[in-house]
Amino acid sequence: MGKCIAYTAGAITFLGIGALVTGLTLYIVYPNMRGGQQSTDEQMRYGMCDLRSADGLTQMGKIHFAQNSSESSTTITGTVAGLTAGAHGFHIHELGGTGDSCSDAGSHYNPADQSHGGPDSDERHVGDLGNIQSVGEGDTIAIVKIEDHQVSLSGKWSVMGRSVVVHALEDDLGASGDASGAAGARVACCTIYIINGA
Ligand SMILES: *[C@@H]1O[C@H](CO)[C@@H](O)[C@H](O)[C@H]1NC(C)=O
Ligand SMILES: [Cu+2]
Ligand SMILES: [Zn+2]
Repeated sequence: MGKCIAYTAGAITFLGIGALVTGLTLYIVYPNMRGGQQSTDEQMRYGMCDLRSADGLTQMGKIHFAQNSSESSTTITGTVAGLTAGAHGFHIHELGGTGDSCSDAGSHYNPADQSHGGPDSDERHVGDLGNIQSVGEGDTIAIVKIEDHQVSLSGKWSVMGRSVVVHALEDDLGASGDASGAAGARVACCTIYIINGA
């Protein structure tokens, strides 16, 4: 009888220690599980991109990125000088490279494997930001002011380290079915990098 109780007590202690060790191990190995569902990241983030002509020789403007939290839309502002007057396709491309006349930037950033579209299309690449309008004669200027819900500065689809590309022609926003909006040559590009403030 006494022996039986001792065995039972021993088994319970053994199981208890086992559960404790398992719990502690999980706690240490999977820190993300501590808070249950991962919460919104409230950190503000800022990015910058210094646009240069495709030959790398001419500065054409600065593009600023700001996002209030990981769930928030991203605001993209800036100016682009020296484009021909009219509409120019404006995209985020997959890679950060600017060499080889902006070819090193790769294709439109498209992590969800969608068709090309415009910023308001149901189906679009994350990088599809439509067109910017260059105005003036001689000293042309295009004002960039975009708020976009797909472009993010954090998370697995972050655009940090990718590139902005401005094209010679107007993006058709998917009308022709062309994978890059029939926007023609790349005339300017830059790599998006993290900065501390706006
Ligand atoms: C981000 O926060 C600023 C300051 O609170 C606010 O003015 C702005 O509207 C916010 N932007 C977005 C896209 O929520
Ligand atoms: Cu492009
Ligand atoms: Zn596209």
